[in-house]
Amino acid sequence: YAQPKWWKESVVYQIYPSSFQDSNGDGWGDVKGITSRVDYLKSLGIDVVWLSPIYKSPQADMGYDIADYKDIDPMYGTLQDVDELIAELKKRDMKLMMDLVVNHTSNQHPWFLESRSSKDNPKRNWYIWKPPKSVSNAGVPEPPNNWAQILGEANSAWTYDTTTGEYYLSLFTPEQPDLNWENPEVREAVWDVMRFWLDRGVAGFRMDVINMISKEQSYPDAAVTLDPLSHKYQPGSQFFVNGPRLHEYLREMNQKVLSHYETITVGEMPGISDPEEILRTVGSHAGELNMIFIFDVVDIDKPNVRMAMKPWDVKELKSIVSRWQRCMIDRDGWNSVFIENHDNPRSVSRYTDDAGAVRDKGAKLLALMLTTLGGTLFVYQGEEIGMRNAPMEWDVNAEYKDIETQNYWKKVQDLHGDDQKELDQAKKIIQMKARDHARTPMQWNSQENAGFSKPGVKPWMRVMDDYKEGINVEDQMNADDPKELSTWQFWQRAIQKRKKHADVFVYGDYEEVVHEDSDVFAYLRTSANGVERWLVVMNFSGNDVEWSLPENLKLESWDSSNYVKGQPDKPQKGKIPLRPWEGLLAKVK
Ligand code: TEU
Repeated sequence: YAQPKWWKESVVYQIYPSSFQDSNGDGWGDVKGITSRVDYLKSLGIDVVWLSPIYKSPQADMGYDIADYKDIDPMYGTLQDVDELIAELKKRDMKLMMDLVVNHTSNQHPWFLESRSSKDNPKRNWYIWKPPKSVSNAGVPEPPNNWAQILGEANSAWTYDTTTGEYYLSLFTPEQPDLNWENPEVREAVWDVMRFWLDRGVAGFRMDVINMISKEQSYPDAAVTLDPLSHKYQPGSQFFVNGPRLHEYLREMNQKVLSHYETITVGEMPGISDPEEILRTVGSHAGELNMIFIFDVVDIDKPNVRMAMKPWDVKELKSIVSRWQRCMIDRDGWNSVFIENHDNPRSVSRYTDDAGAVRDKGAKLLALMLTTLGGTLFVYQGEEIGMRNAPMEWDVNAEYKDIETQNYWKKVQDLHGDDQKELDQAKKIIQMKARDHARTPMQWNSQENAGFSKPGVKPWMRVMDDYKEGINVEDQMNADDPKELSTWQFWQRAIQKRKKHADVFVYGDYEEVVHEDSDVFAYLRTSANGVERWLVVMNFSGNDVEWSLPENLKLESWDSSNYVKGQPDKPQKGKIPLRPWEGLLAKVK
């Protein structure tokens, strides 16, 4: 069993700073706003706060394009504001985690401005420059290879720069040129940035697409896997996801920086699901990072392109969860447990039913699952009150702000502008999949602007209307329904229970029960000494179902559920009736 560590038991809360709390009435969230909510986070049971990027940035990709790693964007505040936030967290025995975005910088970063200025600039080799592959008869330079841009799949991953007549690699958008990690000076510059923040009192980092920092140096063309008629450029991920020198770089980072501090580290690693490869990073003796984000759950409905849908079922969800739970126990690695972040739609809309009377049942069901799985738990802002995806009526042009959504919408209009069916289909995909759904302002109370901004201010992004219907913090914290807990109260209690029984829920053994059932997900969690044993039973369907409790399981008691406040009234053996999206927790003898 895994050795106990503070960062394993911590509950991490992700804040999307622009949408959390506006303290100065400009319609954007800010650091002072976050500081004003520290007590709130404490009361929910949060130990570590992770901020999506607040550094100086032109905001082409909402701060994931950084122009100065050692300063804060004025729209979020100042370095002093961050110091104050760290101090206020510390007073409450909490910690701050920053987003480290070092696969790429902004195209406005002084390093890049220098790099692009001439071929013999000392920083030229800090980025990835290549001559055109060829120049057409019409004089059009062709990119060095056929890789597609990640946040705009219709475009090349390379951007032409007329100053020197060369292309630079920009995997995400042209505003985000990739750093050249082959260059030791670049790595030293990154270590320096990390030390700057760790010395300021930051406890660690979430590392943005850290598995893309090493590229296959021959930059080969990607195989044609998408229809070439509609896709001039192809996904090149096999040549930069967990590339040849990744582990060398991460070990260097660990030796030169992380090992000198007491840190919490989580690597964002999309596109990788091979356990052997993942354990090279998160194995207890790997000497790289504490944990990574594995995307199998949040990508369950993703086919080979991003803005698209793929059908999935509950059995698949069960398999994915069980596979990673078991893998980390058997192989002494460490999981992160999450189902939402700023790049994904809202979980209650996605995995349960966000309509009408059952929506809070679904939100609580997911809370039950997340708080009883092994690993470090991550909660995304608004998840604790069951915030939902924006409705179909929202206008894509005016109300969706994300560069990925806008690139996709533009592509669809270019290709099918006169075909209403295609446009409707695209709108449906946007309503299901856009990153914007996670980015609407936090809903604090039932006043105008939901308490995110003062009444009268126009927030940078539209506030969801459902804050008036109980999806807000104040109503849910103060709810006193004699029969059931609000979503927020359920989360709070579930986090308390997780911490009280950390040897079971954080560190314990995991065993799936009745895998064949296509609606009900059930598992046992057992403490290392075998003394404590809990059963989780969850109906992942909108129907009334019956679930047969295996005969070898003797229950001590049904402990709690997402339907009633006290102990659920359920049979102790035989067939257990479950209502739509009902979740149960039981103590096992
Ligand atoms: O995201 C990387 C990324 O591509 C994710 O969208 C990932 O593929 C997806 O979540 C898997 O489901 C990171 C940031 O989180 C994102 O906001 C940035 O736009 C991107 O890097 C570039 O910095």
